[in-house]
Amino acid sequence: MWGIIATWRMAKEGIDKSVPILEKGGTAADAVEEAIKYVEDFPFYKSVGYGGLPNEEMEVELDAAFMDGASLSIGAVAAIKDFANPISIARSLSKYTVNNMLVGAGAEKYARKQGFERKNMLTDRAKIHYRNRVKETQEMDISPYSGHDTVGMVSVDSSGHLVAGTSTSGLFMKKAGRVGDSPIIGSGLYADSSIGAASATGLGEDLMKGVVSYEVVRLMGTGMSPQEACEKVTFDLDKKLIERRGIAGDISIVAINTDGDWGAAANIDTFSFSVATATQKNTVYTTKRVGNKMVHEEASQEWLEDYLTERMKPLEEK
Ligand code: SD4
Repeated sequence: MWGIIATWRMAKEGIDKSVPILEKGGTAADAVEEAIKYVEDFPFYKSVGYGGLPNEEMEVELDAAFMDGASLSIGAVAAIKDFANPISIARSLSKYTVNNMLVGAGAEKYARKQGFERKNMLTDRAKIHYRNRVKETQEMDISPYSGHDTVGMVSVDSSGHLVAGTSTSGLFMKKAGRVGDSPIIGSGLYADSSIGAASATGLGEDLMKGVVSYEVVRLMGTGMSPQEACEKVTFDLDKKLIERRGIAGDISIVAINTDGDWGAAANIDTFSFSVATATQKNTVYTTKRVGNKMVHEEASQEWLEDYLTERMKPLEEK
């Protein structure tokens, strides 16, 4: 039984690319890398790869990670600039026993030596977003942190091998050098082929407080379904953050287990996710919390198209 699930509707076209890999008995590692590369290369997604929104110094700094659930191998890059596919760099780092997580200049040096494609990741469109945001922030004193679209993806292949991957430009207008949850093993992602895998998106600073991806996998290991584990971790952390800090940042999690059962939960109403398995065609759902359960609803064709139109519409300088 194979399956693949990822955060947000934007992963749909990437998953379309990896379904044939999984159908033909290919590996979850290849499926996750291919799908995430597709998202990284698509210029209109604002929080991943090319076209990702810059930090407060108008530089695009990217975070990505890869975890192989069979060997528990990990690889990650953080605050890396000017490389096309951080997920591939992260995956290549997972082949070593040490030096698995590289940041900034060291990550760039490694990527250059290994011959990964260099690319200026700052698009003209992202520059307009940046200039507009600078004006808005000056005029309205609003929080500069918004724009969610990090890709977090987990997959099980027909050999029962589980893999997790993430890629993001992090938070728009973040400080130079700021690193979120996405490249942090256990927070942004975790995979264990004897249990399952999970990945998160949202406010990295809060996701890290709950080490959410590891916690979801751990709970699945006690017998919970992916859906139950995602709900428990999301709702418990939301509650704890509100109790202790008065406010909880955005938390959204997806998970899959060795049987290809999947789950998703969020403490926001705008979360969507994309999922395909051996018995289910690639489907996008929106999801909302109702009481202590998430209710997933299949997104209509119209909703899917509106999402893309909105992201691709011409952008004017304010
Ligand atoms: C971060 N978790 O860097 C990421 C941001 C994110 O959709 O998920 N955006 O904190």
